[in-house]
Amino acid sequence: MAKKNQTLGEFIIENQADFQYSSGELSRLINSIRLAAKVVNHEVNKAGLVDITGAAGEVNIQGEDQQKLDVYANDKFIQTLTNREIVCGIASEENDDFITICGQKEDHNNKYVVLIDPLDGSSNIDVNVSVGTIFSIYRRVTPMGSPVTIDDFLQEGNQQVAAGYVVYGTSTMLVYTTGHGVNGFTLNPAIGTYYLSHPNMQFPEDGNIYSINEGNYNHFPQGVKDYIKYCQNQEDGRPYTARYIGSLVSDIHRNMIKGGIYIYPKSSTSSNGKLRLLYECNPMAFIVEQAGGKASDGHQRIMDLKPTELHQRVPFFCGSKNMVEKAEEFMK
Ligand code: P6P
Repeated sequence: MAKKNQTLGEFIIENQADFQYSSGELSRLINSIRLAAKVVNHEVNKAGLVDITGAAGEVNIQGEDQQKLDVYANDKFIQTLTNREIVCGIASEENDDFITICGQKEDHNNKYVVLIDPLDGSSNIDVNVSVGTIFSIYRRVTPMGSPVTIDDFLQEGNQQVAAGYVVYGTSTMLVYTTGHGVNGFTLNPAIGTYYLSHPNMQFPEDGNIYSINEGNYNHFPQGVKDYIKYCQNQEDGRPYTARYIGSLVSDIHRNMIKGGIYIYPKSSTSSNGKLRLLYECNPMAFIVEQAGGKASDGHQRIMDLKPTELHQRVPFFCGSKNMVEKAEEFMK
């Protein structure tokens, strides 16, 4: 049972049994993410002081300017995950292809693959708005002893063994699930320890916050336009409040605490929306569902979608169960 103010280390040890079939690797994997997040947090928190903000002059596979902190965070998470003999492959938003990790004995005998968005919302860095890290963990599906293949990464979200996010906000939090509920840990930067501050997080079934970039209104499908008008009209306790930070982790974290819905739909300018299935939507969907919320593409459960490519995008409706179901009614 989660006890408030437990440290993350104590929590992992006490809940080791949750990590099915794992002889401690998954615990060590969560621990390595914890460490990398501390290192990245240190840099994020002083981004304005040290010349590491601003574009790194590179453009990533998404065609987005890479911020220097993007590159730094990506390097740190990959380096930390590579050094621990647990992971056999990593896919990152910042890398065109997946990375094969053969292990110290070069025998490809590590059990897990990790998919990661190392610094989501990074365009917010230069304006001092919160950003996040999102990770998703699977057991490999190809035989141990052989190099990972794309099949190890193109698994349905319902196969995830763990998923989580770090939100670098007014405080830094690590929120994750291993399929036994969702727990949030707040970092005390003075001593570098995470404490269990949000045990057993529950997504309110209802809410009055809707999060969508209404600047794209004219390009939305009619159903989305109609749902936005539903949120704004004066009946049944509406209008809702519009809250949109432009940082997926922050928007969903707030909505999970207060109740609300986050939508990034397809549009006439982006036929599958903007968010990536493998390292944004699936991990957030796992967390949201484990907290009692819902996540779909407007029609189908996100975690049942069969991935076809590493960086594929999907429309994303995510949040309070009753709000997502109402929005889906408008999408019929
Ligand atoms: P837009 C950040 O780039 C991101 O991937 C999410 O974190 C965020 O919710 C969304 O894109 C913002 O996109 O098009 O509204 O600026």
